[in-house]
Amino acid sequence: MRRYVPSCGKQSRPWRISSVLLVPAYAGLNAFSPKSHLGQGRPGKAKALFLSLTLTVTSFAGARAGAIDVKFSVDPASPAINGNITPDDVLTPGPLVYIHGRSLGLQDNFFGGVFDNLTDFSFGKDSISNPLYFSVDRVSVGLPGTAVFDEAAPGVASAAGDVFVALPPASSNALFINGASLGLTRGFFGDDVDGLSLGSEPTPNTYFAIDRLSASNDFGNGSLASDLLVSAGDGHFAIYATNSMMGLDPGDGIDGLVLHVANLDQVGDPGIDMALFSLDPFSPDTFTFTGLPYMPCVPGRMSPADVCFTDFTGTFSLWASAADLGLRPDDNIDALATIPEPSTVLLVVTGALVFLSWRALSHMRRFASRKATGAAFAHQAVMCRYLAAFGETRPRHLKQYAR
Ligand SMILES: [Ca+2]
Ligand SMILES: [Ca+2]
Ligand SMILES: [Ca+2]
Repeated sequence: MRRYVPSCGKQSRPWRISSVLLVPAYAGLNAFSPKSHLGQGRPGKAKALFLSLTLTVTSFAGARAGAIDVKFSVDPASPAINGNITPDDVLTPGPLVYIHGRSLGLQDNFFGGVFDNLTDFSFGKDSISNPLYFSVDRVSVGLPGTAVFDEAAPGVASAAGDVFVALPPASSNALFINGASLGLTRGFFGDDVDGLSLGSEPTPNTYFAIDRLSASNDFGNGSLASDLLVSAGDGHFAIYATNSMMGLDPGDGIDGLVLHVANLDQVGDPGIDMALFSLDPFSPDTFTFTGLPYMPCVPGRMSPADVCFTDFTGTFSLWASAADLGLRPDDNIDALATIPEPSTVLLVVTGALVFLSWRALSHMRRFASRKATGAAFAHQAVMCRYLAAFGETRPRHLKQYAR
């Protein structure tokens, strides 16, 4: 199987260690954040700085730990579509066809106008946890200071083909995979990644959603876009979970999916299976459709960039708001993924890091109380402690803070 290594530039060995450790370290920092300037309300600069480092390092984790299988799909307006590659296919970098949509029971007469668009997919083994990996649509902007904002800027206009990573609720995101690394075209007329899965493969089921204008959804007149579908790759699909099991409106369109299927079968088990999902901007459950005031993951008021949780018991709830991911409410996440379940080793490391994070935080608080220069310096001290501990003292984007 072809494996993909995200291109993150030359990195020295210490990144390998720190990359595995700092994500749980951030989680630990959150968990133990006391009533200090770090823990209050909106993420402070110190926390944002920590997040920035953590996200960058997360990217290095993928690079140095070697191997993340990236599977994706593109939208019907993408130049990668050539008749062999169609919007219903699951692709690997190249791009190459990994699963033909036909084998999932989907239609692919693209140039004849009778085709389906796979909007997102999963192999049912995703971890329901952060960080979240995602792509955005062609008109998303991102919050200033985030990677999405930079990649969506006029003249770059390439965010739609990229994959980003975020650790909610820190209100930021980092570039995880540049679309060019997948063999995709950048720029205003470039490709749009609209489906994503990381580190997983069919066994044999593929779980997926199709967009509202798909031929199999009666070109917009059906309700299949709000259901989750499943296929064993035998040329047929079935409904894995209905819209009502997720608390969705039949007119909604699911465009982002992370899925954990306990027994990897073809029937959604309420209260056992779990999913994270996003909706498209034309869904009756979104404020972009209803015009109602925005409220994260509230039916009729949610954002197409919100990530909501369901366990298929007929409702959904907030997992991460648009702002939690460094996005605007009128942005749209169009592909969503997590890394499969962490190993036991990583869990042990996580426990250790929660302790380390707590210690680091204590040091930082003492430092901050002594220094009139305040929080920024205090956080720098913690950064340096972490970096020194893991053998790297000056990552590129922190140079401005280094003495
Ligand atoms: Ca697609
Ligand atoms: Ca995209
Ligand atoms: Ca969406």
